[in-house]
Amino acid sequence: AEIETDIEMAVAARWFESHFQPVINVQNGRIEGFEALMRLRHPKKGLLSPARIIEVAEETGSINQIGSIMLEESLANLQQISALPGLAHSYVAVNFSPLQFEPSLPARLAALVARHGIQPHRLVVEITEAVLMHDDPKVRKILDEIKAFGCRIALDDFGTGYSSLSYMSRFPVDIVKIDQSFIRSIGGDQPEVEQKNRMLVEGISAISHKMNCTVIAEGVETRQQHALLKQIGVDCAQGYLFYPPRSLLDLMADLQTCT
Ligand code: G
Ligand code: G
Ligand code: MN
Ligand code: NA
Repeated sequence: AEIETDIEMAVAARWFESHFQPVINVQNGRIEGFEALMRLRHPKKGLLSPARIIEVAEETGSINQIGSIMLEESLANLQQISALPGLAHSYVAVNFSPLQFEPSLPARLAALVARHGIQPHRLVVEITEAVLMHDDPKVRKILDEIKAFGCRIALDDFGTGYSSLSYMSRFPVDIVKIDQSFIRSIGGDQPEVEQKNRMLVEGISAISHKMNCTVIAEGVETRQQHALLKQIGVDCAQGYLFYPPRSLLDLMADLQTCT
């Protein structure tokens, strides 16, 4: 199919870019890190978003090559971002597909951060329940090894799909990312839904803190949502209210003028 051809060409020609969305400390407003989000810069079709590309790449297996390119780009770009004032210790969080969880992954990540001269805790491995749901001892061993050399693990889209509280006890999770669907209803036109989701955010946040995890709220679009998250005690947030995902150059220009 057409998209498969596009992906093949994109892998060969390295049309993939890492875009970055800042993660903000809710209490003091500072940037703590960045989520890396893949984009395919097609010479004829322009900038393509990842959802469908990743789905197809998982079917064909090219997700492994795309994942390697994204890691390389994200770490190289983090070095540049680090040169900006106040961002010397910022982290990059990279999304991983289940297929990338091969036994060789921890050693490859260790070599990669070493080669880029980046301290391991500045690389966050972002996974969804799709990685964990098989309770595969193999996945657990890989995550334990990644953790052992110092990278951090974030559980993405938490609270949706098949995400389970037991993942917090069975896997070495450092960061819980509350799915944007819970945040979106705050200030929406359904007060009952809002009320319930607000309590879920409070509950998820309390449980996560008890498990010694940092909490990030996703998809924050309004000041009202920000104020509520601050009140609840959520640690960090990302969303269009602060910054949309941006290319390295746009982000650097943005951060240079506002710091
Ligand atoms: O940026 P956007 O909202 O379009 O991203 C859509 C989805 O694609 C998100 O669920 C995100 O987690 C996923 N995604 C973005 N970049 C990557 C990547 O590099 N690898 C994987 N596996 N998923 C990604
Ligand atoms: O699944 P994951 O959380 O990795 O994907 C994050 C997705 O959410 C990306 O596609 C990103 O572009 C998108 N996103 C980031 N901030 C906002 C926001 O404030 N509102 C909405 N609707 N989407 C957002
Ligand atoms: Mn993510
Ligand atoms: Na998410």
